Amino acid sequence: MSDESASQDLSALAARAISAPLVTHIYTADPSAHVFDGKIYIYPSHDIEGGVPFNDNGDHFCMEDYHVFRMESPESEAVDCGVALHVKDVPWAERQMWAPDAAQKDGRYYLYFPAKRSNGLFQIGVAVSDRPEGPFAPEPEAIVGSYSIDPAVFADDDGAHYMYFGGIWGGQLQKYRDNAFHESNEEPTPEEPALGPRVARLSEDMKQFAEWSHEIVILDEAGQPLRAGDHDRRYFEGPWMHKHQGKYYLSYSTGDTHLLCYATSDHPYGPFTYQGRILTPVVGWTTHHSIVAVGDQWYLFYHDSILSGGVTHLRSIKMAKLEYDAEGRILCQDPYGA
Ligand code: FUB
Repeated sequence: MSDESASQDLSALAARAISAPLVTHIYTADPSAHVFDGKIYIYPSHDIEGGVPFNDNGDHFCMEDYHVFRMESPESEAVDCGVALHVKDVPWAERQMWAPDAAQKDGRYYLYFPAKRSNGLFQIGVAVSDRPEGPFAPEPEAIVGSYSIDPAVFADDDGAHYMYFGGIWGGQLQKYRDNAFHESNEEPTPEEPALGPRVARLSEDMKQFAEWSHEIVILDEAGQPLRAGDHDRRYFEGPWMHKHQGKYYLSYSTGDTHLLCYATSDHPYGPFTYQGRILTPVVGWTTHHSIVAVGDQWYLFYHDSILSGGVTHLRSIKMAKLEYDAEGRILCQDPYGA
């Protein structure tokens, strides 16, 4: 396809898009949204052009800091609250500040973020602030027992907080079994059960795991674990947990098939049963989201690469209403309204 017809295609998709970028002065991705103190706070990645060539490890995602965005309401503008944390201020981290999340407890705010150490391995750290927008002061070391990427912290009704995390390929989850790293570990074969995300309850002070992380199993309609070869349904990265009408909804990206899917359970540790798709592919390789209720209305926060003309590592965060049917099934959306 010529450059001209590619840009015409993108213009047509942009015209049909179900929502516009929330932020246009910088590139942002992986939006983790929360309602804190009656306002919407969004904790995204801050995409930059670092000049690193594209590869399957995602080295071109070479982000250095985080900005937090505040919205007074779903209709208002997303205000940039400035730099909330920079990698140069995190003693254990060297590079690649990927998708973060945040939590609130007892008037303090916790920013959870993955980054690579100088040995090239991802871990997850935490930084603390008295304000939801930061700036956040990082703990001197990463969370003990953490690894891989994409932390998502869920506050259950009983006050317990759980961190869901992990991503395969560039996210390195395939290198771990039973919380131990082995360089020779790889993804399971296509007929073996797929790797699931990890979950660990957080300690009372929100700064450590209160237990070793457990693997989450996602079952198919016959009660069998999804297979590693089932690329349209198996877990890849970007976990998110929310609770709707008493059920736990685990949603995630299928990575190389570019779908957002979900599975449900009666327990935060699962097992979860696969239910279906939430969002069909966006422009750009990655798809990553969060789901949050603002009053009675649920919203999906996601990203695409339309604003950058399709550059996969220069993304823009967006939001759209999310609807359920009478049985609690999430209605799947096409980001370009087809
Ligand atoms: O933003 C870097 C990585 O891309 C995230 O950690 C993944 O979920 C994917 O969106």
